Amino acid sequence: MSFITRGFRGRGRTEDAPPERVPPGQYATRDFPVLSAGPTPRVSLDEWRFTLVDADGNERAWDWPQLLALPAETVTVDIHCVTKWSKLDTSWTGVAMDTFLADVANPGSHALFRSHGGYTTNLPVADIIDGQAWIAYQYEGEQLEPAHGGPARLLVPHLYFWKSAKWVNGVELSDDDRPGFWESYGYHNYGDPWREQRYAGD
Ligand SMILES: Nc1nc2c(c(=O)[nH]1)N[C@H]1C(S)=C(S)[C@@H](COP(=O)(O)O)O[C@H]1N2
Ligand SMILES: [Mo]
Repeated sequence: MSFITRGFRGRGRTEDAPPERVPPGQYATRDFPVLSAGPTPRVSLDEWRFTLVDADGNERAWDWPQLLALPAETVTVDIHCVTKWSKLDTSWTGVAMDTFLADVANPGSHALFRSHGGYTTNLPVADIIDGQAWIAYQYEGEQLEPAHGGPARLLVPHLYFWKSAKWVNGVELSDDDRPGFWESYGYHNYGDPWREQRYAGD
């Protein structure tokens, strides 16, 4: 008889996570915490747009039906929040950034993603191509909840999860690297969890 149930481990921590999949300083959890710097915006599908401005200043946009018409991928990935929780084997469905970038002649070197509510985050273009980033609209086979970024969020699992902008509505590509919201408050500009790049200078 065991009195040690999951509840006694606290905050959904899992002791059975393979250590090689948990980056330094992180713990694995079964929970899916919500971390938002402001209120959850309610974005209707009618008004939903994803706007891309390339490094030549050309703009293009996709509305919700156009997003759904793009080839979708379902990926199972591990996510790592800078507040030290990691969640293994999360399943997401969405459109690879490669698809949005396919016709872009000049992507520049850096991307600044924007969200409803004003959140921004910056990444090198090299980190959003080749199947590393998605505009995700389903989580575990269900419509993505507003609290977790629905209708659609950026998903960049190989970097700390603050780079995965919730309620994403656009990306600006350029040859300038402009810090986003957390990056300008002292978080690391790149944010590789495996190198524990939490804060500027790490
Ligand atoms: N628009 C927006 N996106 C955001 C945030 C935010 O405050 N606003 N928080 C970031 C942070 S710090 C983390 S850890 C994850 C949290 O995602 P979750 O709430 O789905 O766990 O979203 C990231 N994306
Ligand atoms: Mo975070």
